[in-house]
Amino acid sequence: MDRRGFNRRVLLGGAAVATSLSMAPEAVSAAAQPARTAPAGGEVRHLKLYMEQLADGRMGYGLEKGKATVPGPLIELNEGDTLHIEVENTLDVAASLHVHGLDYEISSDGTKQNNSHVEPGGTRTYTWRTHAPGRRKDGTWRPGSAGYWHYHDHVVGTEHGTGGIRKGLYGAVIVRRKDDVLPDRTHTIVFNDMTVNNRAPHTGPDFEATVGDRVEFVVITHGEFYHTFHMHGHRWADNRTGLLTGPEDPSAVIDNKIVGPADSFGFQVIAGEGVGAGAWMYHCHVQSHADMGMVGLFLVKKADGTIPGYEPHHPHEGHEEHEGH
Ligand SMILES: [Cu+2]
Repeated sequence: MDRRGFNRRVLLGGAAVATSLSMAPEAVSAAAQPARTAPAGGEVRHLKLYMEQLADGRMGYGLEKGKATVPGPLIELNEGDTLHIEVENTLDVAASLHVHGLDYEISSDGTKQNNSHVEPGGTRTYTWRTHAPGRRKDGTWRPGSAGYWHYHDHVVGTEHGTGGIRKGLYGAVIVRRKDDVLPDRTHTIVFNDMTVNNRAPHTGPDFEATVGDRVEFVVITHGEFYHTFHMHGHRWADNRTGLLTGPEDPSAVIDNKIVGPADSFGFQVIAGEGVGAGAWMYHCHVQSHADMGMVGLFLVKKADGTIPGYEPHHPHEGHEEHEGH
């Protein structure tokens, strides 16, 4: 081709890229507006949770009788809040609620050792407290409660809740600091043994968003193995919120993180920012684990609801095409 034709092709290519990527109008919805932020805490709140057997043999926590899920409900607090959780055990075995990261007295430990479990048919109220950071009287700095945490059973199967966790008795807790950026929605991803959220291999879970949405993920690991959490096309800061606080924030920006049992972290992304709509995979990046099905999709739609290149009825073919990234 002549030089003129070559230049035209380059220009057209550039224009096409700009249209389908970050300059598309739908690509800036959440990021174009001032972010909503968390208020100061200090509230006293109440919640009822049920521990239940699911029809397929899993166990879960739920907000309503008969509606338990795996993972259990996302629990969100602001630093300074207190939460009283009345837990009803509809299982035929003793079970409990044990939380990471928050303040609780030993009577809310959720262990048999401390007699803070719930017998079958019984109820018990667990109290979680949170606090803002501040200086101790000795001059040292006391960290606040803010973070991506989680709760789980500590009783079923063994005194460590190995059986309960294995069957799905776990969920995410987020404690936010005043002025933390709030997402449009939050999803919980739990690498539990060789499953994602106790699902069958290669069946997700998949999460939908529209380009420009501010989406938060809480990633938790349980079970016997170490994993690496990877998401295609999106990155986050390796710090408390997953967001950089400014140009001087020294936090590493990553798209892959090593996780082990009982680890938890979280982050927010602007869906499709700079890359556009698509069926973006997330998966464990231990190759054999990915091959065995520790894979799901972050389905980022265009404003018109379509996802380029995505065939929803053939998810496994889509996985094969993207294998190895
Ligand atoms: Cu893995």
